[in-house]
Amino acid sequence: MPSSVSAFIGLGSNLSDPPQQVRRAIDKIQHLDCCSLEQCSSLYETPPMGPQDQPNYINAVVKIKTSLSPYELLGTLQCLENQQGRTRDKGRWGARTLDLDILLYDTLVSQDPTLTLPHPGLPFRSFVLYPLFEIDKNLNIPTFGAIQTLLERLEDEPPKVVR
Ligand code: A4P
Ligand code: MG
Repeated sequence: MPSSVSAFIGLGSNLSDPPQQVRRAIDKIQHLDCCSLEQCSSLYETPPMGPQDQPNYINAVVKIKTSLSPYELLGTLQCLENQQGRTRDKGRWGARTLDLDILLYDTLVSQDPTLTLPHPGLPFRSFVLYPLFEIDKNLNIPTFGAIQTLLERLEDEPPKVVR
């Protein structure tokens, strides 16, 4: 792959067999042109952030190498969400079959609402930080700092790993 960069993608699902949705999405990411899968976290079961009248989530993080631009990667991931039956009719932070967020794209920092990098929720979410830490314990997150320090600030219990 010509001139590829590292990116981290957060996966989340809480509808229609969430572990299967997440595993299927990882498999699809692995087979994308212009992307290669470098590392994959465990699957974690996490209580919903936002409206509480929805099922628990399954969350995971993958690290990829990609030659896609950030916006090409976003479009590609949105296609995968749609292929897995993602609808956007359940309001903010509503239940979904699949959510794919770009957590980090190389060291890029962007405040564009269409693609904010690093992902703005990253420093506050245990369902993102724990799987990210599992993949890279020394990760330094542009503008937010060391992942170790972000984890120490969390007040939540560590999420449960799904076996
Ligand atoms: N967008 C901007 N930056 C990014 C980025 N870095 N990666 C834009 C991906 N998309 C980004 O996303 C809305 C818009 O964000 C997109 O059009 C894109 O251009 P969406 O996927 O359509 O909607 P959303 O995911 O509902 O919105 P939002 O506010 O991004 O929600 P989050 O932050 O994804 O949170 N609880 C648990 N336990 N686990 C979860 O995974 N997820 C959510 C959704 C709520 N509660 C959760 C979980
Ligand atoms: Mg999203």
